[in-house]
Amino acid sequence: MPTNQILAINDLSSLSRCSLGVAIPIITRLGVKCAGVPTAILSRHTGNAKYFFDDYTDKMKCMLDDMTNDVFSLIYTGFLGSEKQIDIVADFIGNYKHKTMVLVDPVMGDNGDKYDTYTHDMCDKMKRLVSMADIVTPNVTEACLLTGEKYESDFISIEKAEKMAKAISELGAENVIVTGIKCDETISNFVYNAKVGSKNIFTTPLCSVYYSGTGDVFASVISACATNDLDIEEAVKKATEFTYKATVKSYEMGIHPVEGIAIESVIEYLK
Ligand code: PXL
Repeated sequence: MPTNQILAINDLSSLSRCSLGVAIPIITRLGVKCAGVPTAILSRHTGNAKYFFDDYTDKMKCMLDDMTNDVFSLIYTGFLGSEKQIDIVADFIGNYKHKTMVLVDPVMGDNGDKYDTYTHDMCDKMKRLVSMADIVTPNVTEACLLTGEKYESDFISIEKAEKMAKAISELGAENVIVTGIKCDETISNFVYNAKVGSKNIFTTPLCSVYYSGTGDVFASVISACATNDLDIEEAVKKATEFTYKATVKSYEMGIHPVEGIAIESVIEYLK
């Protein structure tokens, strides 16, 4: 049987529980081999007051050049630090000869703010990458940036989530999952499949804390589920439930939100 293998292109934020630091254990736990290509190497993620940051653009290209003949069932992209990095990844996917799925987590911002490293031109490049994806997982901020909708807050109506998901699917992505939609005391993930026109929403109670890297945990579960032939709605259900349980447990353990979800203590919840 061929190996079920995911290529995860994301940063490595050593001390923080995010990006490759959560993708590799989660994907591995779900029975899928995970090859990580770092886009940057940091001591801790950029939400910390100080951190070491080493851009990996040139080395990342050398690594990808060496991987063009390797077989991946899915390519999962996360934090990309520059226009050049987005181009390198888009070119790699565009030239990739084997059949593969592509999941793009368009890591661009949160809570209405673009990340420091994110420029207007990167946003346009990200639209090109999104057009190559089978699955896209924007949060509300990123969905607004991709569609040009005005961001007001994460409290949006299902109608607005659906409108943005459809607009993103028109860029070329078949499955769009708008994450982190808040309503009263709940938080939801909305999933739209453009091929059959299906939609669904998965909701859990809203926790008082939000852990950085939660989007990386969510997208990692979806990536592994997609290669395990799980239907997209089942995958979103599983990722939503896991993210909720993992957040509650991390809170009970007293983990600070900037430190990320305590993956070492919650990974056993994943089967
Ligand atoms: O998704 C969390 C994350 C990942 N990688 C980097 C970050 C952050 C959050 O701030 O800065 C580099």
